Formats: sequence, C-alpha cells, structure tokens
Amino acid sequence: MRLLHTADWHLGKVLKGVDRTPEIGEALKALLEIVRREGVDLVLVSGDLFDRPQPSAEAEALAVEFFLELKALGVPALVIAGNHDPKERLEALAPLFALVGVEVRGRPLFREEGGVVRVGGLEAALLPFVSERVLVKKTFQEAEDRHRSYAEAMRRILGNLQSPLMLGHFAVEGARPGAGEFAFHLTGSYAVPASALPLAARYLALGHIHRQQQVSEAPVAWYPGSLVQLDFGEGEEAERGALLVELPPSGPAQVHPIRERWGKPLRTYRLALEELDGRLGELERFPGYLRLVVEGRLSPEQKDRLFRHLPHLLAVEAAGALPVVEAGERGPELSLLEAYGRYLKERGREEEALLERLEAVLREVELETLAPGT
Ligand SMILES: [Mn+2]
Repeated sequence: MRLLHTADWHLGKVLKGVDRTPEIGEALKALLEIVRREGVDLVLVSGDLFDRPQPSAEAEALAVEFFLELKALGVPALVIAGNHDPKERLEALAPLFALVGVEVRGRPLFREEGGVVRVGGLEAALLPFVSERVLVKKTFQEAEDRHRSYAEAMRRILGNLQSPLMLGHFAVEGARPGAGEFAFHLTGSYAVPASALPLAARYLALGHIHRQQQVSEAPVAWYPGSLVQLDFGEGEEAERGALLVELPPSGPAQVHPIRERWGKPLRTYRLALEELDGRLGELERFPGYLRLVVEGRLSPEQKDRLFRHLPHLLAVEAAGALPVVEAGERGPELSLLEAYGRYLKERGREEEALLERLEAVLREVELETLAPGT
C-alpha cells in the first residue's frame, strides 16, 4: 500500500498582513500531482489543515477542492484535527466528508468509540490533537508534575489505540522544532516520550512540528513538515514537504522523503544602520518576504521609506528589542483571539494553552448568548 503523508498546511495563515493561502493552495496542487504520478492509494493528513478556528472562506474552498480532486482520482483520505483547526466544525462536517471517501476526526475518541477505522483492508487509529489543558486539569500542579501527567495520560490514550497505522498530532520528545512557535511545547516539555509510541503501529503519521524528520524507528514515526515556510522563525533551510510511505503487507514502513520548497522563502536580514543603503539592491532582489533587524536607531521616516521601497518587506525590528514596526496594518482586522496571540508573542509568551483557554471562554460566552430563552 502506498501512502502520501502530509500535515501542517495552515490554510488561512496571515503573516504580518500577507495572506499565505494562495501559496499553500499551489502546494496542495503539487501534492495532487504526486498522488497522480506515484499511484498513491491513501492520503494521510495529520492535522493543522487550517491556521485558526475561523478560517477564511478561501481557505475552506481550497481544502474542499483538494478532497474533491482526490475523490476524482479515486483516492481516499484520513484526516485528523490539529491544535489550530476548527475541531468542532471538522467534526460537524465529517459525515459530508465521508461521502467523498474522507474519514475526518475532530476530537479524540477511544478505540471503542470509533477512534479506529478500517480503510483498504487496513486498521488505522486516528488521534487528533488533545489539549494539554484538557489532559492536565490541575493548573496549580508543579510544572514537572504537569509534564509528567501529560506524558502519562498520552501514554494511556496511545496504548488504547494500537493499530498497524496511526495518525497523531502532538510533539514527540526530542523533535527538532521547525518554528519558534513550537519552542514552548518542546522546552516546556508537553511532549510524548518516544517510549510511549504504540509498538503495534507499522507507521505513525505525525503532525505538529513543522520540520520534516523521523522521530522514532520502532515504531517508524515521521513528521512530514509544513508545506510552506510559515514563519520567519522557521529556518529557510528547514526540511519540509511531504512523505511517500510504502506499507508492505507486513513489517515496518519504508519512507521516502519528498523535500520541497513550495511557497515563497522568508528571510531575516540583520544589518547595522550604516550597511542599509549599500545592501538595498540585494534586499530588492530577494524573491520572498523580508524581515529586517537593524542595529541602530531608524527614524520613522527612514522606516516609511524602506516599506515604500521594498514591497515585500513585512517587518522592521530594532536589534535586541521587541518588534517595533510591523506592516500588519495592511491586513484584515484582527480577531480578539489573534490580537491576544500577537500580544503574547510580543511578550515572548507563545503559550498555546492560554490561547486555548481564551478560545474556550469566548465559545462559552457565544453559547450562552445563543442559548434559547436567554
Ligand atoms: Mn502546525
């Protein structure tokens, strides 16, 4: 059986006012070409199809188009939600997706509840993102306790889902981050030790970390990486793309990495103020998006001039300081959740758990407002 494993599309991603969705859409077309060319039997999408709980209509349209094209090719797909996805929405749409041969799980289920499905004569376990907040309820626990109880709870869940094939969206201990975004999970060690990975799996299709890498040999477990470079914090050189997986009738999977450079590159230039004029030509010619970190004091007029001169310049920051100027004003208005995310980021606290808590509160308020009789 031939599988194409992909994850972390982040459709709807807006980087400092620039919507990356069209670039991600191009990468999805390239994936379909691989499915066609390589005679893929099954596609695995291991979470973070979307970048936020309320994705743009264009983002949704591109995902729908992708799965309809797969259907036209006669190729089924397994899909799990990641931490960025509209989990409930995916869950609600699951019966509709099933009509085109796509099995979608928005929230985690145990084996007996349908956490394991059959596809092409094969059993597959589907484990969408499980929030640390839900798994570790006592927020006043010692940090070390919290991380240990998270790992223990994940070990139990994984043990319950033994299958030859498994999809999961979580960080495995020791994984090399692709993005600043994930440093929290790794250093904060909300990560699953490799010893907790289910040995019955002949292939474990992971998502969450944006750098392509193998994280375990037994069971064989890989992250395919994101489709495009999503953030300046992700190295331009970090491996990403997709994975072509051969699953023989027995024995472990063989994985053939597909390394691609879909989308535009993002590059940070660190320059002294005096160098700026001399290197303007080089900056102009860079084919992707730019961030400048400048040593020395730039006047507001100088910044304006830079933004006017370099349309692909997205941010100018002072070296050693928090971001001071952003081109974000060009973009759509920020939602409350995005604004809070940006606030946390600017303070160096990209904590997924805090964002999720705010999201849950907002949802509760919404439900209360919409509840009948109120
Ligand atoms: Mn992701």
